[in-house]
Amino acid sequence: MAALTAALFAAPAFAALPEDGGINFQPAATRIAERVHEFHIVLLWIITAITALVTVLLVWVMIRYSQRANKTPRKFSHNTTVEVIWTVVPALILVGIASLSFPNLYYQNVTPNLGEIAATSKKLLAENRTAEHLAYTKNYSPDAAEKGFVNVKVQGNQWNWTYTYPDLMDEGGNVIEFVSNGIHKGRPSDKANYEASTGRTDFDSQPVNYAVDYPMVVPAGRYIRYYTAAADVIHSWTVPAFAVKTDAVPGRLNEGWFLVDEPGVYYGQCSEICGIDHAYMPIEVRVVPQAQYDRWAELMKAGDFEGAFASILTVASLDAETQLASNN
Ligand SMILES: [Cu+2]
Repeated sequence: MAALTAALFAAPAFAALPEDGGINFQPAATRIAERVHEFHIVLLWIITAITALVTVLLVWVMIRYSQRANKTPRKFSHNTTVEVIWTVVPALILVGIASLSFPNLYYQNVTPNLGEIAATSKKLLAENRTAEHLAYTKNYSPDAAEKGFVNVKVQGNQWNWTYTYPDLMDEGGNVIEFVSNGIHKGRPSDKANYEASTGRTDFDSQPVNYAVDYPMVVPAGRYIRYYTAAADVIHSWTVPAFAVKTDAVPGRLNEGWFLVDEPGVYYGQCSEICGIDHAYMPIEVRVVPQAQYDRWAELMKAGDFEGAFASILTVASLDAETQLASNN
């Protein structure tokens, strides 16, 4: 246990947060985010080329066809060739953009079929199609697919989130469920309230308007399937590092998925204006190694709420998990 504790506490947790003055995306933590970033770079080149071309054309027209250089202007209002070009070329550019965009949208929006992933991977390996298998595993994780989904229901409330784990049931048959409150509410009493309700003394080191009292906890390297719902008004569950943003709408369930390999703390905020405390319902996701997640789940099932969250306040590295496995 001492070795485990030492291993757990030695590892610095990766934290995904916006930085002051930053203009780029937060580092991608999921394949979804990687693909969005790659697409973003392509768009950036296209828009740069278009802007440059339009600027050059503008300057050229201003100089070459100014009144001074062109005393007697020709009088015409149509040029079929030019009109065909400036209709067809932008249309082709848009088709090109769509052909890159739609596969990403589909990848992000359709929860993967894990049985199919495992089967496809086995098939490619059995047929010795190694290169194809490598390309396939860039987008799909057969190892994680074998283990099935971790399911979490995310409910938006005015103004906090409720996380429900339908797979985790205590002895009484109740599913694990808890409310996650932002620790900053823009009030002078925030620190005292936090310390009184959680018994923790780390308020000053927590990122302002991002930290919560009880974060969502999920295992690293697993397919997470989440459902969003809302109790009152529309909220939106958003984690930029995952490139995930799903509206939480009263009366319906929306579905999304993500898979994070790197353990760490990932922050987001409600992204649908939902009332006076909209700015104070942040999202904190602690992605921890499987062993640490299992321990958290056991403590939650046993009803040791504070003990469970104390066990994930420091996120273990994957090395620590390996060490844990070898100790067992
Ligand atoms: Cu909200």
